[in-house]
Order: sequence, then structure tokens, then C-alpha cells
Amino acid sequence: MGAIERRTTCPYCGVGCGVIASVADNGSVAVRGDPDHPANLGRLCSKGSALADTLDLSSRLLQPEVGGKHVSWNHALDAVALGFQRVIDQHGPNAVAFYVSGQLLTEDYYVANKLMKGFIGSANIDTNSRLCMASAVAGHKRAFGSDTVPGCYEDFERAKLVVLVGSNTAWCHPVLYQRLLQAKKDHPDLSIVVIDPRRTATVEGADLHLPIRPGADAALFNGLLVYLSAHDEVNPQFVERHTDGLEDALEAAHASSPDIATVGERCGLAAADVARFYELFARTERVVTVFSQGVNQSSSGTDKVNSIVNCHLATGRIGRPGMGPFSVTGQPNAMGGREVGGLANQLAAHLELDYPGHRALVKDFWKAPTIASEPGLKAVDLFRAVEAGTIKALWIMATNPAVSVPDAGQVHRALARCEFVVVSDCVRHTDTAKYGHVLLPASAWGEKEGTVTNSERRISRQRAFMPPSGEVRPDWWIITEVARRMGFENAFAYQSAAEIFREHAALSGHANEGTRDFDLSGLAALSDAEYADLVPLQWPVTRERPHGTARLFGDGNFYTPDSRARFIPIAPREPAHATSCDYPLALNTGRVRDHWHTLTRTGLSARLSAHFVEPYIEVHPDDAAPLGLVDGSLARAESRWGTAAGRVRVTDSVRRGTLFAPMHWSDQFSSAGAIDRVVNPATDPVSGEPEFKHTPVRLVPMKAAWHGFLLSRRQLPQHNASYWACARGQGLWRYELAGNDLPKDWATAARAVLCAQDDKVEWIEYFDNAARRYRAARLTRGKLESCIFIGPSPQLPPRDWLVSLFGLESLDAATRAGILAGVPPKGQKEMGRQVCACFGVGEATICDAIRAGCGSVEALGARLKAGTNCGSCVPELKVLLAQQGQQQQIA
Ligand SMILES: Nc1nc2c(c(=O)[nH]1)N[C@H]1C(S)=C(S)[C@@H](COP(=O)(O)OP(=O)(O)OC[C@H]3O[C@@H](n4cnc5c(=O)[nH]c(N)nc54)[C@H](O)[C@@H]3O)O[C@H]1N2
Ligand SMILES: Nc1nc2c(c(=O)[nH]1)N[C@H]1C(S)=C(S)[C@@H](COP(=O)(O)OP(=O)(O)OC[C@H]3O[C@@H](n4cnc5c(=O)[nH]c(N)nc54)[C@H](O)[C@@H]3O)O[C@H]1N2
Ligand code: SF4
Ligand SMILES: [Mo]
Repeated sequence: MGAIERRTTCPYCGVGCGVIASVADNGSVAVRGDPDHPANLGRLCSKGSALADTLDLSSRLLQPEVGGKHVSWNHALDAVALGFQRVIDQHGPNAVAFYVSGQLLTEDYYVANKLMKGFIGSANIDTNSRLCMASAVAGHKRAFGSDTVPGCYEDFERAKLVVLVGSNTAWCHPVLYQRLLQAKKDHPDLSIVVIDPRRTATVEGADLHLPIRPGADAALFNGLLVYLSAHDEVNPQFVERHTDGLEDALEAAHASSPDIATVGERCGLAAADVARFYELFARTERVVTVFSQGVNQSSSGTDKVNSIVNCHLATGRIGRPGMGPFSVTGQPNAMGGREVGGLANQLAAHLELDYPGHRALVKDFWKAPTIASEPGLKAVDLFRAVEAGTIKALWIMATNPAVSVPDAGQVHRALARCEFVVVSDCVRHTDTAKYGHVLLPASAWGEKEGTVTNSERRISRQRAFMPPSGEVRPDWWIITEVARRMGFENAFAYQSAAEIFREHAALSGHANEGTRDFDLSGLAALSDAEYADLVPLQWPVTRERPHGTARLFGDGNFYTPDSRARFIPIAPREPAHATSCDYPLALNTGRVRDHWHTLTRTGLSARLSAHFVEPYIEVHPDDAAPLGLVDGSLARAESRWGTAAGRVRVTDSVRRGTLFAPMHWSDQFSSAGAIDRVVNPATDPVSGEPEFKHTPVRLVPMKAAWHGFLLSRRQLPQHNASYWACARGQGLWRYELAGNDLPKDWATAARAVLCAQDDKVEWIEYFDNAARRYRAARLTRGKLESCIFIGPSPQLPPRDWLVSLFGLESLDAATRAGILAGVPPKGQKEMGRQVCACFGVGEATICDAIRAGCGSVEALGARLKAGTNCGSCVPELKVLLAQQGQQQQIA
């Protein structure tokens, strides 16, 4: 029999790429991009390409647990229903809460929201989209009267100017970025402007980079509005017929950003660069402004969104091919969560919690006993209420708030104190699961059925291609079973995801008549077979538009009561907490190319873990020097809220006075890499979205008596190190270590760590007590089992050659002789830090090839294959080409 093939959707970012999974007879899975999926047309990025690596069951939660003991589903579901019911009976519905996620499928999300808002009768359901999309949602609603993304991906290709604001598209929406770069290749007159305080990989493909002062975006776009008006670029017909409030918005814009010189000063930018951007925008009709977390995750995030939208409304550049403001979503189903009303201040199907008519409509449709009448608590406030004890029972689904919510120390305290914590996850050990009284094993990607909606409103099916592992169940089933046990059998009698989808689609069309943007009435009567075969399509999908809708607002009609869009006057604000003498640096946080959030999935893949093996902090050389920090030092970022530690990377890609740290490391993978312990909990007053991109901190060099690394085939849970980080390698675990206390006797200490007392092992060892250097390798039958390198400073041999030795069945004499030197014997090469994840090509190999004459990305691809599969590393290849070019010039 041949392989079974299933079309499904990538479970990572909001690009929403189509994936074909093929399952061989022996159960092994291979993935490739779906050439027929309109989002990616066959492409996948490094994360999507490595999806099969993450299907490993070793870390999965496979059975329900209560109080740390395996129990039956019946027992666990009874415990959840009873636990919630008891709190509701004693303290009312607002004493319980759900904290859910844009990584649930729409069907899961729909029933969670229905249970809380219509049956428990509280709106205390919020989602990690609060941390992500809430400012975009609020900005859209203020301007359009609805949470609508007007355009589609094709607009990126049809535009003549694409402005990327606070978006590291190359790493976070890689396939979209590649579509953009391809469009630029095909049409060289397409300009790309990147607005980001950091010089990111995204900047590599841009014509202009504005390294804006953190938080200053609204002043920049206010200045643009002034410029457009002054240069007669306002579209008077559009403004007159379809909008309201331009004058007030202009007045506010004049107040903050009267001229280019003032803007340059406020935004920390060269006036000439600002002028170039404004001119480009003014003279280009087809312009798409893409924005992401550099805009949303701010205490003035909603204002930043509206300052961008204002410029598109003023020029009437919205809803037509190649133009419009474009909020790219983060999670695979961030958009689906908004459709079902997963946020605490929404209802369902884009109906409003604040409108009595909408509440009645939903209550009626659901035949619900009640309906929440007031907004529930937003994420940050929700965890405050848990700590204060006003929320006594909390159910967390598909998110890891102990790592990802700002002021994470507070979340740890809240969860430790909460009477009843339920966690639905796929993974057994997460920082959040540690606090779960009940753990519910959820079906993971590949095991579950449902739909997700991507950034361009495109609904795609996720399809199961393997049997469920252990006793896992789909999230919708788990929620439904609890609802039934709480007495709501009739309203939660679903037998399949398809049934839930039909209800969701029907609600969206119920009493709609074109009054609401979100309308799936055309899908409300899908048969099970049609649902199974559903092809990707963009909402609204109605009887008139059965194949979906690529763009909205092209006709100038919006969803406000008078159908006119609103300009919002913006008075730019500084970030909530300013830097000070005690906390002089501004910490910015975000993502790396190959990791996904809290590492529960990408942390399983050796090739994805090789790009960055430990938490790091990027520091400008001028800030590093006075602290005595060099590349590779260890340092702690300290704020009023907490502390985190990481490896220092000295780089001028961050602005002076700012730091950047990735959000990914948790307590499972590092001693102190969880950066959200440091991040401040300030939120935007309109959207409630946290200011992840700006926390005042100080950087403190970490002194350690020893530094080291350890490579081992086995995972080693105990390490007597005060700093550690671990990462998967191919067939091994990699540990980076440092310690405050020098052991009396290194040999004994190392043997204890490596469990090497066994006589049968071969033990190669070297130490120099005076120099505080210790190195050892342990072999069994000639095969390398583990090795450890310790020294007084972080300057230790490179790891990559040593890592490659774990792939060998036995080491030859020359290799053995070289192993403790940590350098390859003649004829073998150090490959350097991995750059290309698909083909495992390292930096040293790439630089060698450039020196040997490979002068372009294409030449590197032809020689090393690097960059020729998913293309995610192409921006980094360009950086290396430029660096080597410079070095050759200097030489
Ligand atoms: N590889 C990878 N991809 C992902 C994810 C992942 O974990 N890993 N997660 C997904 C999710 S959920 C999301 S939300 C998206 C996020 O995607 P992005 O928003 O692109 O990613 P971030 O790295 O969070 O932040 C984007 C940029 O904002 C910049 N920035 C910081 N402050 C400011 C400011 O004041 N103004 C401006 N203009 N820019 C600023 C940062 O320097 C950073 O480069 O990525 C999605 N894709
Ligand atoms: N400092 C800083 N912090 C940030 C951000 C930042 O830029 N900077 N960004 C924020 C943003 S935009 C986001 S979106 C959040 C993301 O933060 P989280 O949502 O906390 O991150 P994940 O690691 O994706 O957590 C998802 C969890 O769900 C589990 N899971 C996966 N699939 C399923 C499923 O089908 N069912 C169930 N029940 N569980 C599943 C995974 O194992 C994992 O434990 O982080 C936020 N935190
Ligand atoms: S761009 Fe990458 S992570 Fe995002 S959906 Fe596509 S393959 Fe998945
Ligand atoms: Mo996100």
C-alpha cells in the first residue's frame, strides 16, 4: 500500500499555509506544502517543513490526571464539572473563568465561548489573543464599526509600496514574506519600507528601514496624515462620501507632528528618511501597510492602529486591489477566535456584548438560560483577580500563561493560590501544567478535525491524518462533556466538529441581512461530506457570494450605523513606564525564526533548536562596553517586576539604550530564561493588550566561577549549575551551563553528572586545576555518549563539530585524540552555528563558500543547498554575504 495523503493546515502562524501530510505504512509522517492552497501555493517555512519532527509522543500528556494521578475520563470530567459548579453555586458565575487560545480550532473555541457566555452566564472568557490581536480588533472597530481585515495576501503582490510596521515578517510570517520578495523580483518597482527599532532579518529585503524610537509610531503616522493633507493627496470624494472626522484627526495630528523635522525628532529618525517614506506613500496609490506586534503590543496600541488606518482612509486606499491597512494575525486561529467571540468583551459571530439587541439574538439562537451582560476580565486583569481570590476556578486551554503573560511571576503566584485550576494541553510538563489540579489530554495537530481562519479571513480545514494517541480527545469534545455534566445536555449534544461548524455558520447569518461583516450563511447547510472536503475560502460566504470574498470596503460602505468609516484623532503617548536611572534600558521582546512561543512543540525538533540554543539578550555595543559585557557573556535583565538571564549578543542591530530578548524560553528549557517575568504588565486602555515591547530594565553582568557545556545522549534532569539552558540536538541533548560554586573535585562532580561510574565506559579526561579547566568525554564501545567542557570563562570550544560526533557509530583514533581539544582534526570541518535548518548548513561552511567565490544567495544555494528549500534563511545568507564582502574589502 502507498502512503496515505491528507490535506491540512499548518498549526503555527497566521499565514495559514496548506500542508499535505503523507503517512507511510510504517506510520512515519512526511509533510510538504500544498501547491493548491491559496495562502502558500506549495511553500512552507522552516517551522512548517519540520512539522513531522514534532509528532514525537515522549512529551505528550496522554491520560487525564486529577491531583497528579491518572484517572478515567469520566472521573476527570466529573471533577471539572463539579469543581466549577461548586464555585458558581457559592460565589456566582463571575467567580469562574476560562483562559483560552488562538491555537484552538474554531469549533473548540465556539463551544468554550457558548458555555461561558450563554450557560454559565459570565463573560470571564479571555484568550491569549488579548496579548496579540486585541489592539487591532479595537482599532478596526473604532474605524470600521467592525473587526474587519479588508484585504487579502494577493494585495501584497499587487501593491507598489508595502510598509511593514512592527512586523518581523521574514521570521514570523515567512511564507508571506517570500511571496512579497518574489513579487519584488517580478516587479522591481515595488518598494518595501520596514518600520522597526531593530534591524531585523526583514530589513534585508527592504528599500528603506526606519529604526523608529520605541513606541513612536503614532507620531510618525500622524505626521504622514499632515503631509498627505499638505500635499493635496487626500481623496476628497472618498472622505466626503464615506468617512467622518478627518478635521479632528488632522488637528490632533498637527498638534503632535506638525512637520518632518519634529517627526524626525520625536521618532528618533533622520528627517531625510522620514521625508522619503512620506513621499513614497504620498505618490503611490497602491500601498499596503502591514502591521503586527510592534504596533499592537503597546500601551497605545489601539491608537497606533488608528493612526495607520487614518492615512488609508484619507487617501481612500482601502478595499481595492493592492491597497489597505493589513493586520497580520499571529496564531493559526487568532482570526477564528475573533469570529466566535473568544475575547471577554465580545459576544459571538461579531455580535456585540454591549448591544441588548445582539445579546437577545444570541441568547435566543442558543436557547440559553442566560447571557452575559457585562464584559469579563481581560487577560492581565483576569490573573490579578485569580491572585486576589475573586476568581476561584480557572480552566486554561491551549496556552501557557505562566510563560507568556507579562509579569509572569504574578501569574505563578495566582495559579499557586487558585483553588481549582484545570489545564487542557497536549504536553505533560509545561510551566502552567505544574499548577493544574486537573490535567486534560487534548488531541494535537494531526489528530484533530476542524477549521482555522488565517490573516486574510480564509477558512481552511485542519484534518486528522493519524489516530489519536493514548486517551487524548478533541478540545470541543472535552468542553462539551463538561457542559453536559453541568446540566446543559441539549445545547451541547454535538457529535462532531462539522455539527458545531454548521451552528457557528448559522449564527453568523442569523438576522444578519448584510448588517454584519462576519457572515458564513453560505456554509450553514454543509453536509458532513462537504465539510470534510471544504476548500479554503474567505469570509463573508453568503448565498450571493458562495465562493467567498477577497476584499471588503471597496464600495466605501462600512459597518458603522451610518455606514461611514471614522477617523480617530490621535494624541501620541509615550510607553507607560519610562526608563530611569535605576532602569535605564528599554527591553523589547519578540520571536526567533525557528521557535514557536513556549517551545512545547518546536523544542522537540533538533533542526529547529539549532538556530538558537539558549535564551539571549541583544545589547548595543555602546551599552555593553561600560558594563564590561562582550559577546557570549551572561547577564541578567532586571525590572521592577522580575529577573531573567540569558547569553549576551552584542550587536548594533538594536538601538542604543534598548535590549531585545526572545519570548520563547520557559522553566522547562532554562534556569531563568523566561523573559515575561521581567516584562511590565501595563496595558492599552482601550484594548487591554500588554506592552510587551517596552519595559524599563537594567542589565547586570553575571559573574560565574565556571562556564561550561555538556552534550549527552540522555536527558540529564539534575545539573548543579546556577545557570543552565537545554536544547534538543540530533540524538542528543545540549546543555549550556555556568556555576557559582567550584566543586572541590571536578572529576568526581562530572562523573556524578554524567552517571559515569560504570566500569564499562571509556572515560577520556583532561584537567588543569590551576587554569580551572576540565574536559571529559565518555564513550561506550567507541561511541560518544556524552562530553563536558568546563572553563573559567564563556570562551569554550565551538559545539557544532562535537555535536556532529554523536551521529557517528564509533570515533576513530584521530577524532578521539582531538575530542578534548574540541577542534576537528585535519580534514574535518567545524560547520558553525546552524543557519539553514532544512539542510543543516552552518555559518562557518557558508562563510568558507563565500570566501571561495560564492557571491550570491543563488550561488550558495547551488553549492550548499542552503536556502533552497523553505527559503527562511535567505535574509541571513544575505547578511553573511554582506559581512564577508565588507571583510574582504577591509582585507
Ligand atoms: N518564528 C515564529 N513565528 C511566529 C511566532 C513564533 O512564536 N515564532 N508567533 C506567531 C504569533 S502568535 C505572532 S503574534 C506573530 C508576531 O509577529 P511579529 O509581530 O512580526 O513578531 P515580534 O517579534 O513579536 O515583533 C515584531 C517586531 O516589532 C518590533 N517593535 C518593537 N517595538 C516597536 C515599536 O515601538 N514600533 C515598531 N514599529 N516596531 C516595534 C520588534 O523589534 C519586532 O521586530 O508571529 C507569529 N509567527
Ligand atoms: N515577552 C513577550 N511575551 C509574549 C509575546 C511577546 O511578543 N513578548 N507575545 C504574546 C503573544 S502575541 C502570544 S500569541 C502568546 C503565545 O503564548 P502561549 O499561547 O502561552 O504559547 P504556546 O507555547 O503557543 O502555548 C500553547 C499551549 O497549548 C498547547 N497546545 C497546542 N495545541 C493544542 C491543542 O490543540 N489543544 C490544547 N488544549 N492545547 C494545545 C501547547 O502544548 C502549549 O502548551 O505569547 C504572548 N507573550
Ligand atoms: S509561514 Fe511557516 S509557520 Fe506560518 S503557516 Fe506557513 S509554514 Fe506554518
Ligand atoms: Mo500572537
